[in-house]
Formats: sequence, C-alpha cells, structure tokens
Amino acid sequence: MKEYGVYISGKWAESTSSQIFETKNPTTGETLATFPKGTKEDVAKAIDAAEKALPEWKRFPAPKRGEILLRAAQLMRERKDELGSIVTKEMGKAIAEGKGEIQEAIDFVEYVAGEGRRLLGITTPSELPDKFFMTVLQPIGVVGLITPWNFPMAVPCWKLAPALIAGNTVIFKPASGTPLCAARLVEIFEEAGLPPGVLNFITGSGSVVGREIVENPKVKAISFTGGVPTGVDIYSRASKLLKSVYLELGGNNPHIIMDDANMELAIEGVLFGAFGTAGQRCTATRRLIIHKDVYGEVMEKLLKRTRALKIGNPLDPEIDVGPVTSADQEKIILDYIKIGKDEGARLLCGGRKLKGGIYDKGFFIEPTIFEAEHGMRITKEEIFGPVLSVMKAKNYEDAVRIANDVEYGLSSSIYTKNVNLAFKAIQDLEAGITYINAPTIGAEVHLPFGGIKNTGNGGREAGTAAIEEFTEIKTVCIDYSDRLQKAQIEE
Ligand code: UN1
Repeated sequence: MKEYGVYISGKWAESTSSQIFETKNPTTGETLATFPKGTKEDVAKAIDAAEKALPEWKRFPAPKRGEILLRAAQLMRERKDELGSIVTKEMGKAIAEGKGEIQEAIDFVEYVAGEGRRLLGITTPSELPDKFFMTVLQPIGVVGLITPWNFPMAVPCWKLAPALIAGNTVIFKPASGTPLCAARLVEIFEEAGLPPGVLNFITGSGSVVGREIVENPKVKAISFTGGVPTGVDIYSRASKLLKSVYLELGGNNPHIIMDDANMELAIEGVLFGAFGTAGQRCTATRRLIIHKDVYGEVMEKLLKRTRALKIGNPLDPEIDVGPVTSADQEKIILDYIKIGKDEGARLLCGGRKLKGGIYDKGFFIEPTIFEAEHGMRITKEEIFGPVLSVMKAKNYEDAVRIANDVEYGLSSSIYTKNVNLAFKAIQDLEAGITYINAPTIGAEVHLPFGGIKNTGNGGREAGTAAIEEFTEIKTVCIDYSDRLQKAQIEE
C-alpha cells in the first residue's frame, strides 16, 4: 500500500504534518493508500513554488503547453482500464462509469489542448484613424482548484487543463474521499512533462488546506465544485480579497414526462439519471414529474425496472448500482429517507441499507423511490444518493412550476414528442442545462457546464467557457498615427 506525500516543485515530499489519513474502498473497506493531512505551511510552500514557476510557464508558448496536455491525454488513454478501475475502487461507481469518467477526462484534456493554438481574442476597428484594437487572453496567476469525490478524475481535469493551457500555475486540493485518483492524475501530468512548480498538490482538510488556499492573497482565483455551505464559505472569504471564484454547487434536477412521451425511453432515462453513479452526480435526476394521464403506467413500469436493478460490487460489469461513497454519505442519505417517511411521503421501493454477504463491508443503499408532495424537504433539498421523489403534474404549466420551484438550477429534462412544448421548455426551465428526450446526466465536454440559482455564481465550466474561467482579458490599443488622438473629445 502506497504512502503518499505532498507534491511541491515537481517532487513528492513529506508533509510538515505527521498526521495521515487513509483512503478506502467503499465496497470492501480495504485501505487503498495513505495521504498526509496537509498544513498551512505545506500550502504556503506550494504557493511559493507556484509563484516561482509562473513567469517561465507564462512565457512557455501555449501550443507547447497544449502538447503536454496531449501527452497527458495519451497516457490516460493507454491506462484507461486501470484508471477506470481505480475510480471504481476508490469512489464506488460502476466500472462502465469509472471508465466513462476516464474517457470524459481524456476528451476534455484533448479538447483543451487545441486551445493552445487558439486562445482567441478579437480585433475591432477604432473610432479614430490609424489606431488598432485587439484583445489578448492572459493567465490569472496562481490558481487554487478544490475538487469533489464524485468525479475524482474528470472534474479535476475540467479545472486543471484550462488552468494550465492558459498559463496559470496551480495548487490542487482534492476531496479527502478520493485522493488516490487525484494523485494518479498528478503523476500523469508530471510524466507528460509539466515543469516543476506548475502543478502542486496538497491533501488534507478543507478547514486547513482549503482555507489557506482560499485566504492566501497570492492565490488569485479559486475554482470549487462541491456543496452549497462550503461554496458560500469560500465565496465570502475569497470575496474579501476580490478573488475571482468559480463555484459549481449541485442541483435538484427535474425529469418531466409528458403524456405524449416515448414511455420506454423516458423510463430508461430516469433509471440512468436517478440511479447511475448511485445518484451521486450533481446532475442526477432527483425529481420525476409525470403528467397525470400517464402517471399510473409510468409508475408501474418504473417500479418494476427499479426493483430489477442489480446492486453489488461495482467492479463486476453486471452490476447496475454500486455503493455510496462513504459511511458519512450513507448516513446523510439514510437520514433523508427517514425524513421523507416522517413527512408523509409514500415509500414505493427501496429505502433500506442492504445487509448480509458482501453488503456488510460496504455502504449499499437500495435504489429508493418516494411518491412525494411538492414542497416536502425531500423534494426541495439535494439528496446526494439513489433516492428519487416522484410527483404528479396536471399539465405542462404545472410540471414546469414544480420543476422550477427549488433553489437549484443545474440540469433539467423533458420527454415529449411535441416540438412546441420542447421549445417552450428550453425557454421555461430554470437550469443551466436542459435535455429534450434525454436524461439529466451525461453532459459532453465541449459544451458549457454549470447552472443558475444556488448551483453557482454565474460561471460555466468546460466547453468554450472553460478558458474564460482561467484568463483575464487584456484590451490592447496601438495608435500608429504619430500624434495624440483623443477619443470622445471634439477638436
Ligand atoms: C458532476 O456530477 O459534478 O453530466 C459532474 C454529467 C457528467 C458530469 C457530472 N458529465 O453527468
């Protein structure tokens, strides 16, 4: 079993702390590796290293930075099966999804590598003669990346690749549930040829390591994916230093089935959206809103299909649903199931922690469906697990009203064959992402990803938006008239 240290200035080193923590397999309880509980001093050293590396990395041509990213993507491609199984072992998602996550990381790193030959600005005319305008994109400086456990390789790549291509240097703090995936990623970028100090990696708690990254004035921007309370805390601390902050804080994503929908397709979409990754995606389907005329038919089929899902060791390709990721998450989800029962929601299927045999070693919760009333806590809050609340809608307007009446706005979905309703839904659903006849999960990397309301603070990751998160725009004026020209002033 490997004992990791911190990674600063291109070297793995001991932390200044003697305390360590273990990362465990949520299926078997086996310890996979140990990591240091990093300190403020570790972070300070990492920031110094990142500052030192910045001038040279900024000057390193962006297409050459892109070549390093391409090598990293190539290494991930060669090791896709191995890396996918590490994701599955450390986080618990089904192996097809573990490999899918690596593919998502590869796709995105390759996509961003191409930005090395773009990083496009604009040129535009001036109101004065012999004067030229353009914009150039510049790095922000040292940036802090704080990443979640549910996509332990893909989401770090969503942040790392654009930060690096734009010429920033990085302090990377992964979630304490999945540091092994993160460390493997760091090793890959090192092997791909990243110069020392460009990427620095510190594990440990949010309250020590995370806070120092957020509060140290030398770190100029923060990118965070995780829960709302932490996001709000980061935003308020970083705002005092006027840092640029990107936040992606989850969702309570609705899936609407209209009376004219392709039922089989809509139900398959719900199963994948609600119970894929054991419901541990920000984009997971949390609420199913069904038109009253097809409610009975949909529910009968959905319950049958849900009860047939295979729950077990996620390394087994036959398994549909793996464990949830930790004892803490298991407790939160089981508490919510109790809240649902107490507030009078009808438990239609699942609802229990599985026991006996292999289940005793892991954190297995049955895929759970509640028939709920809109307004109950289980319909309003984000339950980060395999729990779905179902509600009936009178018509399209009622479905949209229910869909929108939550504090989040990440993903949304509607199944209908009516093109008018589909386009109305694009207008009406309050979310950063709307799917028509496709589930709420499964965003592709070349499109912007993010949401409105409590999902974030207005930014988008991935796609064309990825670069914006990690660059400053400089407006450049070149006056070649050889005289003082005064904009806006009449001569
Ligand atoms: C997340 O859950 O934080 O759209 C990201 C999806 C994935 C990304 C999820 N491509 O479901």
